[in-house]
Amino acid sequence: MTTRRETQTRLDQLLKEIEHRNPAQPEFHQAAHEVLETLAPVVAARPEYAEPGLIERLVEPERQVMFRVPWQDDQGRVHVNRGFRVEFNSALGPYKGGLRFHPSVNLGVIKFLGFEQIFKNALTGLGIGGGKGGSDFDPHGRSDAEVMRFCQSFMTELYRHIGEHTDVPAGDIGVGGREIGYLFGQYRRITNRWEAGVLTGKGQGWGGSLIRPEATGYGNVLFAAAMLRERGEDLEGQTAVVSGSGNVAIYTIEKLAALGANAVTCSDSSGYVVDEKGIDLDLLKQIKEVERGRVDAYAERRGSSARFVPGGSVWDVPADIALPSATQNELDENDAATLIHNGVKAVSEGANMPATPEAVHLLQKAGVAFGPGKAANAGGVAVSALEMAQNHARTSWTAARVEEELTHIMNDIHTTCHETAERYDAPGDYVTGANIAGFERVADAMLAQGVI
Ligand code: NDP
Ligand code: 2IT
Repeated sequence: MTTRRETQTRLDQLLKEIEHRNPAQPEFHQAAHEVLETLAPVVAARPEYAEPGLIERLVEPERQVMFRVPWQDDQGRVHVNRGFRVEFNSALGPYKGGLRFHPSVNLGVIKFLGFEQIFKNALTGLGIGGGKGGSDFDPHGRSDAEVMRFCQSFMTELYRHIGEHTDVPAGDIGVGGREIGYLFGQYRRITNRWEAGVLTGKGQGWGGSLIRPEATGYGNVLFAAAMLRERGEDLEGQTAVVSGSGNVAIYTIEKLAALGANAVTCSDSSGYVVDEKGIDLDLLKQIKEVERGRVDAYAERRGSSARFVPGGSVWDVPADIALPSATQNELDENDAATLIHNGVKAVSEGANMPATPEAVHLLQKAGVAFGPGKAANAGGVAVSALEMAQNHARTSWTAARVEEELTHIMNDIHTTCHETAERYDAPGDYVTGANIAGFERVADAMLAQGVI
């Protein structure tokens, strides 16, 4: 029987090898550290998990695709972007995960997202493997026609790697309903197949699921509510700080309001808005979803209750709960210290890896309930899996039914993480609970399916 300490030494050695074999991929290193630093208790307790090669296989993607994406802007100038799809692990089902279009995208970013997705998808219990993709294309300021041409060029290569039983992409930063429409159209044209289950996040009239746009934000609020309930509290009357103003942020703010809490902020890469009366969601949706504008326009149009703070940190705004919903590493140690100083009770990650490792450590040490993204934001991919189920059955469910399923799934994930943490002597540590519970499901399937 190996001890936890011996196991951790072996995992630390593996982490060094990961850094060496994957140079210049700091986000992937960070995600691998965050998981492997919590697995020693389960690997030490269950000898089958110490089998040579199991964790080594888990940290190596099954397949990584990189390709050229040439496209022409409205002036006829040619641009060349880079496309990615990392098919990380398919032990539990077809690769599943979003596409991100953002100038910061590179292979390391896509690998971190794909790695996280393996465990997140396992936690949903819905039979989906882990993958992620995207491009360094920047959709900001591009016309619809330019975005369409880009999506068509991107799909002209991607189509050969995906399929309803193979790999099922969806949205992420910079990829919403508009982009999924263009991508689906090109896939259908090239393949001459009406294969609804090849992409999720589709429009309502052509195979999309009700509540998919809302699912990540709604799910994160449900997860935060479950963490508070565990401590004998609820969301009613709580003030919340939310970062971002995209898909996840908007539906986080909406669900908070529905459960009696009040979100007083939103942000984008230009700065943040604080609104004493609470964010007016109709105005925010109009500016972000219809006009594709910036958050300073919100403050201009809202009147005296709101102000725009250029740059700065949204985490300076005092609140009971914090829901980071923009991007990775947006909440650092200083931000965590400010949140703690202001009496925050819970932090729940709508974005993927928004809190730095130092921030997570500080929050947990201070006794703040911390929901890691791979558990807290799993509602989006869970409803994607429900969209696949509806597509397969050629049916569509009511919004009420999808939302009921989402609520069950989020409560289930919360219970699983909570109980797993207790089982491995880390009560209240949702990071350890999520990592170990996700790992057990994937590792069991990998062991059963042999060395592949
Ligand atoms: P959107 O593109 O709809 O919105 C992203 C928001 O975050 C925008 O307000 C954007 O501002 C801001 N943002 C993005 N990058 C940066 C940056 N580098 N610095 C500051 N602000 C930034 O994306 P989503 O809402 O879909 O995604 C947000 C997060 O949630 C991501 O981490 C994503 O991986 C995660 N997520 C998304 C899911 C989904 O279903 N969509 C599911 C689970 C997790 P700006 O416009 O100025 O760039
Ligand atoms: O990070 C994520 O879970 C997503 N972007 C959603 C993935 C999906 O397949 O719905």
